[in-house]
Amino acid sequence: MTKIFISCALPYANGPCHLGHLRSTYIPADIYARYNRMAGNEVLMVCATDEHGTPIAVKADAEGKKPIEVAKRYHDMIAEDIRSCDISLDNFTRTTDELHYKISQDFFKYLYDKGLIYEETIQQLYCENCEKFLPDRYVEGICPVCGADARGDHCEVCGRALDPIELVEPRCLTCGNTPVIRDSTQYFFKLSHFQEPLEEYISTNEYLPPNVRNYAQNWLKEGLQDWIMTRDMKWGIPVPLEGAEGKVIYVWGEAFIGYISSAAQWSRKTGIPWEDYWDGHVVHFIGKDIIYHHSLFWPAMLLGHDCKLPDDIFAGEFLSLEGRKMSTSKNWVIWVADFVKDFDSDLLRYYLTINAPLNKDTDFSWDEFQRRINDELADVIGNFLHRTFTFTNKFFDGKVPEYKNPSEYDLEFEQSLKELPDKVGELIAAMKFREGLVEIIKTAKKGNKYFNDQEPWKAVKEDMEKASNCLYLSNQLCKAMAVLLKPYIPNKADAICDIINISTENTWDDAKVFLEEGHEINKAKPLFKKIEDKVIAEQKEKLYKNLEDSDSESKDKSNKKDSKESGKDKNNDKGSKDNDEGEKMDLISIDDFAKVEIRIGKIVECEKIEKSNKLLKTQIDIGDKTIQVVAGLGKRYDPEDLVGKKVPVVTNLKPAKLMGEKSEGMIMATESAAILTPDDCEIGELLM
Ligand code: B3M
Ligand code: ZN
Repeated sequence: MTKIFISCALPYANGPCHLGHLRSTYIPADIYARYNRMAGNEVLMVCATDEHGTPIAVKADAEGKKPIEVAKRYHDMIAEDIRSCDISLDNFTRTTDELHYKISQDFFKYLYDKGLIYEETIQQLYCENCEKFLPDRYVEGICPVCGADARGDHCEVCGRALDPIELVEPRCLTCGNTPVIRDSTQYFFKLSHFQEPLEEYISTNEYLPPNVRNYAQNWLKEGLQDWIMTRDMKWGIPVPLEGAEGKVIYVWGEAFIGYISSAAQWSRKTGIPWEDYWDGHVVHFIGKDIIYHHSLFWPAMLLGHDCKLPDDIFAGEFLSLEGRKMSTSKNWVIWVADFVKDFDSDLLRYYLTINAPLNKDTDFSWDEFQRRINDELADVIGNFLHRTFTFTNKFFDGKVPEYKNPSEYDLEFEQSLKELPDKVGELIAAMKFREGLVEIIKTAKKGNKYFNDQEPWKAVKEDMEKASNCLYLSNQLCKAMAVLLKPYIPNKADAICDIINISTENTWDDAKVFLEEGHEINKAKPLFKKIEDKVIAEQKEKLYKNLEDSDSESKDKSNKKDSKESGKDKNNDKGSKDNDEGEKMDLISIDDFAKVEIRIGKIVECEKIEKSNKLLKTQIDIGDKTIQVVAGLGKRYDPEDLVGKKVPVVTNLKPAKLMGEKSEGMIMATESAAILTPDDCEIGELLM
């Protein structure tokens, strides 16, 4: 039995949770935590809202409220978002909690007393109009490294931590004025001092996944710079040193302590020492944009305290939405609270897990969501459960039948059932959450095939032994799934347990224990309803409408650009950019782009796909062959408009099925589904 300390990155209390947060951090952490508890390990899973920092202060200014009021509002929303998705945190606190202040100040003081934090007078940006220093997000400008728009302390595009003074063309976020440079004394953490031990930690830690190791190694190659640990502002944890009045600890200098203060609060409540968990196996679940902070800065702070370092840092990659970057400022986002109003959160947990491995960026698409729920959850898993339960009730009086003289086929199926729990468990333990779920679905598919092949509806009349063996084993698979699905879709798993008439509190190994012959089950209930096209169409409409609304809003805004208010309007957006996971996507290299093969093709046939209001099935002549492409152009074009048109086509996409139709490429079109018409090009010509 191992003790496992699991943390989820602390969400900023400046906006509610959207699907990106769930996908990168909370769902994977929860699957891991639930599995480990069931596997007999002791788990402590903690989180808190990150309530300091300039984004919250800036938002509060814009709303004419106190930062703590803004933070409390979002803390409550986030707590509800997390609860509604059944993220089984053992403790969820706030970085404005008293205990957090105390631990953070002690931590800071300890590093200072050890000489690992030192004072230095530096130049900082100061707005003469607002009469204040402009730390972090109080200033905007251009990233000196990559040229992208950047906010104060961090460039989301190249991932670099910045000193605001390095920004090109800086502007005060509040008033838009160009700031001046003034001297100010700040405190620095000797990050450079830890270069070697960090190199050692990153290269020798067996658990670190490749994305984390690679990012960290790239930064280490550049050589670590000392980190500024303080800010001249009111909102934050006061620097616990004499002569440091008016200064607060930089939010990234204390946010990590949230892991510890949340655990310490839990210890106060339960009387169990959290330190034992930290001495066990520590895993931080984070989004990939904060790998730098977690793989280098935080371990260095811990080294300064002679503390044990985290064993694993698991960084989930980004989620886009309908093929575009998520953007809270453009309202191109799905908020958790909106989602769970319309759907069971288990469907979301399922989709976000099965959709792609976590170390790959992926997309949330309503059509894909519908397809996966309908084809996989409903048709494969739901169908298997339902037919087993109804059949057992109808022909075996609701009792698990006898298992006698199994056939080869029975034995083979039994074997795959018996292997399933270890297979899935090993995958989850190795952080391969999607792969574990795929194994369960594969076995359910096998179950459906077995059921079909055994034809128990016939066998009950002709060969009772065959029918009862089939239903005996089918019930065993239902039971195994009830247990094994729990980390993934806990509500549904409990509902399955209820029908099977077993406890919902199971250990992982309970999945291996067969129901006894004669065990009585309850009446079948539909567990997974199919999602109708109409429901998906409504969701899409809602989403696109949001976008239109925000487009017209931003047009309004640009009209007001010169007015003094413009800086403020921007901060009024629902959720600040800071929550904007989608905007943190990486730039691609020319080599990435070169992987895409684009040819000029001619549409030779085109027809509507029934049941879809936008998909068209096209046959495209690309020179040496004709390929079939399903394209979402139907809202704008009738099929006959397109026949004979030349279009650029991506020709090396992995074939996919859309509404049951094979699609072997992608017609290049604009966001509004307007095609590009390269009349002067030859068919089959390659774009460079
Ligand atoms: N509050 C959120 C983020 O950057 C930030 C995480 C802190 S974890 C210690 O995604
Ligand atoms: Zn100003």
